Amino acid sequence: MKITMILPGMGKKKGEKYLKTWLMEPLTMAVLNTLIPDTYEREFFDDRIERINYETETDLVFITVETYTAKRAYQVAAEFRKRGKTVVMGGYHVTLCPDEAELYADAVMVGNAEQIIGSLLQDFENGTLQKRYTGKPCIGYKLPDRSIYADKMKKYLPVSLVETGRGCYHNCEFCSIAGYYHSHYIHRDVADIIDEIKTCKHKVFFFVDDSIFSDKAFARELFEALKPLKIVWTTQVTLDIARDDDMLRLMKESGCGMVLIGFESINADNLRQMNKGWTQRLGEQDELIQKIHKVGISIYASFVFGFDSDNEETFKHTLDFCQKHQFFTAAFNHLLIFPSTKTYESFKADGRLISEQWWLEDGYTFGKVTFQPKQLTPDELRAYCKSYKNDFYRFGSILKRGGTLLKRTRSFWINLAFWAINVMFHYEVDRRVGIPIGDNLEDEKK
Ligand code: B12
Ligand code: SF4
Repeated sequence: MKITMILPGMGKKKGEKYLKTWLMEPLTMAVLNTLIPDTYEREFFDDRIERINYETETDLVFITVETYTAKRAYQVAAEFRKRGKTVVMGGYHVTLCPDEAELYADAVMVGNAEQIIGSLLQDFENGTLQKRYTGKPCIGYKLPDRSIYADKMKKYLPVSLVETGRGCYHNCEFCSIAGYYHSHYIHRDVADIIDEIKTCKHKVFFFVDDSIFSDKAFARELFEALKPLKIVWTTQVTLDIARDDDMLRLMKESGCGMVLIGFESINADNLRQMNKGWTQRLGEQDELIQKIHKVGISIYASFVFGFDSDNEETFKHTLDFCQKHQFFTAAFNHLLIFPSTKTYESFKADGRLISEQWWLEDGYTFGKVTFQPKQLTPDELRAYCKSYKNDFYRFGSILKRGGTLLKRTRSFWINLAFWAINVMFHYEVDRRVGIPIGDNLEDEKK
């Protein structure tokens, strides 16, 4: 028996390559690969960097689906099903929209695969494959099997992706993690994580967790165990972590070079609207940022625009805020209304969704605003995101921030990463906008 695994790409502009900053190793595939019993043969196509061989001899096709790749995933599934192959889909979008995904697959998996992949494969072998399998939030593997993409490693960014836990206790209304894990959090054993890190090719790590500090005792144990490994790592955190001086010190000592902080907005009303007000206590934001910088950890600040209190002034103030703190990098994205989130339901109820299934819409491109903001037009929102991002990534701004960074840390890796990432973003800001979601298969055949 053979399984063909597919990571669908989002599409690319004609004649251009897939965005470099999105080319990370596909950890999902390595995790699925380790969960599949040894008796199965397997192969993998990474749609971002190679053509899929639809004529391949295979028994089962596994496709992982995110909202941005759903349209492409459904196109790929149709090609395989036309050739009589059985297609199974799983991942974020399938978990958030199982009824929709079922229309395009022979079976779908909702939630985590660990506890149910065995029964799915058994049913397939017995000829009794069900339409839907539902897994509970869990995490249950020792070592992801990266051999599935060992031949493509050179094409990916030189960063190792490792998962230490899944989910998050918070419930921010716009967030797909909240929609998927419903305030659950689970983590792996520290010993397994350390063993995995020792097998990884690169010494710079991205812990893909959404909330590594959901269990502080676990985080402490992990960071203590990381110290002797002398790696450099980054992850996503919320600003409130800086209230814990001890934790900050431990993070730094264990190799943390940068954290991605979802500030989302500098406006308190917006934060309340998205149920993330808990991140901001009046007056302490600047102090917490300074504490993080002072221990030598850099910040990738992420902002989302389009909430009800946003207007052009918010963009100006956010850019000033970014320049004041000289962030390592910053993201200026418009609000993405992901399905099965509370934000989706409330915008839909208010009649503010321009398209209810934007991810399947013909002609939908990256950067297109799919809802009606309160104080801006959709076009203004899109244009401001692009122009303020451009301002932040101007060479003058990069140079100034690079100088500040050198005063904050002498780490070779962090300074190197700063230049590599900022220069990449400088050139990619304009390239991102207008990327089509889903490829034209006719084009692909030429
Ligand atoms: C690493 C990462 C990236 C990397 C690389 C992405 C990649 N595809 O490899 C980068 C930084 C480039 C990136 C970019 C983007 N990302 Co991203 N990313 C992640 C992150 C942090 C980790 C993914 C991962 O490896 N998880 C670990 C694996 C093991 O978990 P898993 O995929 O859920 O798989 C389990 C199950 O879902 C299931 N399963 C999954 N697939 C399948 C398939 C089958 C057949 C079966 C049976 C089971 C199954 O089994 C697995 C084991 O239980 C996730 C958040 C997260 N914690 O998962 C966001 C996440 C996937 N990204 C997200 C988004 C929005 C984006 C961007 C659009 C952001 C932007 N505005 O630019 C881009 C899109 C780029 C693209 N798709 O090409 C969203 C997707 C939401 C959604 N509704 O789809 C997430 C969930 C983040 C979030 N907080 O909302 N991302
Ligand atoms: S935005 Fe961050 S803190 Fe909020 S639910 Fe999502 S992962 Fe958790």
